[in-house]
Amino acid sequence: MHAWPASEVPALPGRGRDLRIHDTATGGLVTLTPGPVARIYVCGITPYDATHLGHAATYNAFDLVQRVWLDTKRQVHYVQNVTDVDDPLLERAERDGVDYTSLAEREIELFRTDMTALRMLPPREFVGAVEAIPRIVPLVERLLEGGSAYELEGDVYFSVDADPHFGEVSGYDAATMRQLSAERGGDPERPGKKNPLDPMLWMAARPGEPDWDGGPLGRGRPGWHIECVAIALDHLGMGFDVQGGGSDLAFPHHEMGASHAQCLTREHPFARSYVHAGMVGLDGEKMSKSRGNLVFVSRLREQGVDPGAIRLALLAHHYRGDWEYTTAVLDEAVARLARWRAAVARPEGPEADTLLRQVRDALADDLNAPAALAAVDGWAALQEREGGRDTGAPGLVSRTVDALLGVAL
Ligand code: 5CA
Ligand code: ZN
Repeated sequence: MHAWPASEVPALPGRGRDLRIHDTATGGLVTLTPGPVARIYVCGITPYDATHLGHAATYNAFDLVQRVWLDTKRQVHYVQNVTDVDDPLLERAERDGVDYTSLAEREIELFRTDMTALRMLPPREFVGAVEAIPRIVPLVERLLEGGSAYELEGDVYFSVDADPHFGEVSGYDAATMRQLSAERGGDPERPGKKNPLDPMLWMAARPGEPDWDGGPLGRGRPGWHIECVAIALDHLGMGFDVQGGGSDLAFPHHEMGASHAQCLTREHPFARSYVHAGMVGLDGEKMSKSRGNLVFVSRLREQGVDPGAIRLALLAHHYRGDWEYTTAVLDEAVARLARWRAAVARPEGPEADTLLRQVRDALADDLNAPAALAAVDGWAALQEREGGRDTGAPGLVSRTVDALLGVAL
């Protein structure tokens, strides 16, 4: 499917530093060393509701990763999926008495509009699970042939014990894995499985649910993890630089995906690093479609909030920590955007080379966006207090904020 239009990334003088970022698999900071074309896969939405600030915060983190890479003069190959068939989508369509495909189409279009407004760089490939089915089926067949998968009452399961590296992405213990599997789409209680954690690769057709031709697998639909594996392998191949998503995807989704791919290719690793963003909450709970405690990007835009302010609200929090959204967060972002705009609107100002270095250093250091904002705040405060004689400075600050933080001043 088509993605959304790219906003231009202004060129900056010199070049940025290589990104050091927290890798879930090693549990520490690693300096990423991509080739001339950095490869990143970020898990996309399940389109049964509008983009909320939690989604936006996660996509913002991976947008920063790409902006840092672009600033090191690399190209970026970015792939994102859309889980356009899955239980939550079907359940919501059923509840609302609508066709699941039109629900998905509507929400995907809204997501594109939100991403465009927020100036998130678009993926080169934006691929739906349904369109990936012809790629998924042969992978499931290969896993069966290789003995890493088995059939259970017409469904096909992946055997986690087939991958010697299973468990290395999340690093969770068995009890945690079992609990998270039950909470996040797995079925550890189902009798007959080799290991309770084994996830489904292919679900045989169920009455009243959509299904597709799976060739020798029979009619059915794909499991969740194999969807992302098929899309990532198709467009990026093994050993791509970053697999990204919110921290709720570390297990089972990214753990299982890595194991699927490693069993398929007999290569390791699937991704060179696994990067996870913290969860955004509202009223003391994780913001989630199933709980319904949501602040939608589109709703804020309708209320006239500048998308730049929404983005600054996200950037004010370090990507890795969990945080709570409040209206005060947004008010502060609105005020900051106004201060910055006033500061760059003047024909001259204090020199800004230092600011560019500070923003680059902050982002290269595990995407420390709050430190980057503090640096721009510092320049804007100096501009307000004392002004300056540098006629190039306001333009350089604008370009820095646009290129590295994705905010248009
Ligand atoms: N379609 C799958 C991934 S293949 C999925 O998880 N879809 S989602 O719509 O539920 O979430 C999309 C992305 O937003 C995921 O990376 C998820 O981790 C992230 N996300 C969901 N809720 C939050 C939240 N409250 N805070 C931060 N990120 C979130
Ligand atoms: Zn995914």
